[in-house]
Amino acid sequence: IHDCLRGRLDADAGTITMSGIEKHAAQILAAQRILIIACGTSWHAGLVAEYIIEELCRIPVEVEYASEFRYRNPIINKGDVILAISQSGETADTLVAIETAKEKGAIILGVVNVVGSSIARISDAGAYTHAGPEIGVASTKAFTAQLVVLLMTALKLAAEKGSISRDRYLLLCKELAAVPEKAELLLKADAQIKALAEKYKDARDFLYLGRGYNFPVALEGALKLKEISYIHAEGYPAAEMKHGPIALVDEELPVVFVATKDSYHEKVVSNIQEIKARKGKVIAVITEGDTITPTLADDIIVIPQADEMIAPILNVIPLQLLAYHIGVAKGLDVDKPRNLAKSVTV
Ligand code: F1P
Repeated sequence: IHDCLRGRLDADAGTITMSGIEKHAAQILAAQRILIIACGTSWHAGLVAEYIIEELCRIPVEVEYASEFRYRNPIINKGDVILAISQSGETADTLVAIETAKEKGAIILGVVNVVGSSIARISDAGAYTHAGPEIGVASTKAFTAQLVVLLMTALKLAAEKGSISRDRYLLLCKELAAVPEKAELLLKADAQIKALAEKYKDARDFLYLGRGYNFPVALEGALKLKEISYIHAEGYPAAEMKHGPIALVDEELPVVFVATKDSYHEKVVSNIQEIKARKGKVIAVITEGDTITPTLADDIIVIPQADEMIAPILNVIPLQLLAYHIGVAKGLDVDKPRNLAKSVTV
């Protein structure tokens, strides 16, 4: 990872390279703000990136739905940096949004999966995610690959700016390199998640909650469930729960907490207690070794220990599996959900 960030790896097809980001690093670091534009799952990856870039690079970041951005009259100044995220590289909303921004003098960075796609071609620089073809319509491995590339981008920029300590930088590189092994371990929980799917497949609604880096993971967990199983699901920041969604909680409602150990953990534990006090069913995604959360939750999914900036990459995997198994248990075609298209080009 460190070699890759230092541009010491060849730009062979299939290798993630940061050379495009490196070339534009000075312009990016001089920008007043970075505006991230994307749709759907890619927008959720953008939200994680917002938190990470602001933390590591101390540059203001905004995240906007391309489908809104393209139809309003947004303020874009010459030199603004727009980061477009897209699996297909063909999503019309994202493409039109960046075309407009480019005309106004913005620098366009692309984080795209499909090599040579329209968004990749219009971008001034960027990095491919090289996740391989997404067979199903719902984006899954593209999301985890986006999180990896966006974290690498933040690390690259933070190292250039000097806004990250060497120890933190090296630790995050080491933790990124350990992701594949931890992901393999998680995939071994497949049978357990299948059993959870059987238990909860008839629920009418689901609520997904998380804080900080795990708030977008909660949104993504809910989106996957909606897309693949047609169960109504809402993702929410756990701290917002008391401002409305808590009214939905009763003994029928499964609430999925993305509750791995991080700076917000204690707060998340009290949110779990609030749900339990209202008889909701809690499924908690927790860090290995956590002894408190299992005493509160109805069901747990255990994630290997990881830094809080790495955890979202791992935490989303069991949520993708849960959506998949619920869809299969309901007899649905999980690769081709109704009404969805692989790339939305209109
Ligand atoms: C964006 C997206 C996907 C979603 C579905 C429709 O696509 O919303 O996240 O799973 O396929 O399109 P993209 O711009 O990331 O290709």
